[in-house]
Amino acid sequence: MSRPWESWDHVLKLDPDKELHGDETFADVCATGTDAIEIGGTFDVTAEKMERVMDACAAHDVPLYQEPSNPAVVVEDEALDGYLVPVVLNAQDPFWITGAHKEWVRIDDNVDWDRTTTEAYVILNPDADAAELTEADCDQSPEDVAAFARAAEKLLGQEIVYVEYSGTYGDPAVVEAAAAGLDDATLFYGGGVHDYDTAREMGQYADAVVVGDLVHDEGVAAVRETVEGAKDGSAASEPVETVSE
Ligand code: 1GP
Repeated sequence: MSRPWESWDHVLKLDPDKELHGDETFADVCATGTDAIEIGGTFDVTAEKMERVMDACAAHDVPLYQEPSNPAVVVEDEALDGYLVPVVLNAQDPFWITGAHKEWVRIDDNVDWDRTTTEAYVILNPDADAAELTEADCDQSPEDVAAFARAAEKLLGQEIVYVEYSGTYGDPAVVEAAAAGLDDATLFYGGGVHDYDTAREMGQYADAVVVGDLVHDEGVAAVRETVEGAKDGSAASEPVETVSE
């Protein structure tokens, strides 16, 4: 499988269970300049809701990936560029490390292996739905996260490592440490990115900044700012100013 994510700076994550902002459309969302759209959420996602969003985005020229949160919501759709399947490295419930994956492969004879890869998550916001669901041990130092990242790449052969603070803005020092732990894998950062500065700050360390709630809560103009910030952060040759929250 090729690794298109190696060239991404920004990913927009759409939650099929949430509405778009105001009267914005999926055409508006697809025109934000994001490098890829991931469709997925933690709770209350159904295959029908996934399909609704996929169909709406399919007409537009943005790479489209499904991020299934459990085997029941995997949707086969030619419009998809692929499947990015979470593996939660710091889950304390092993279902989210290998159990869900085994179930999926057991019940689905037609897994599209050529278009499927995993994202090695380290979940760090204990209040996030995903932390609750997976019983993630979020008490991790920057050194721990760097070690998770390195183990993911070197031992487990992961192509994508995902530092996840969903719902809150994370610690840039942790993202910096994760980046330093990797040689080849692509580093995603997600959580609380809400404007140019936060996107640029995380974008200097993460290969790709993932933006989620913002598109539902504030809309496409705010997302566009984060696209610019992520691209400028990724291009920055000097450390960028720290964002004070
Ligand atoms: C969620 O990492 C993404 O999986 C983005 O987080 O919703 O906080 O932007 P936010």
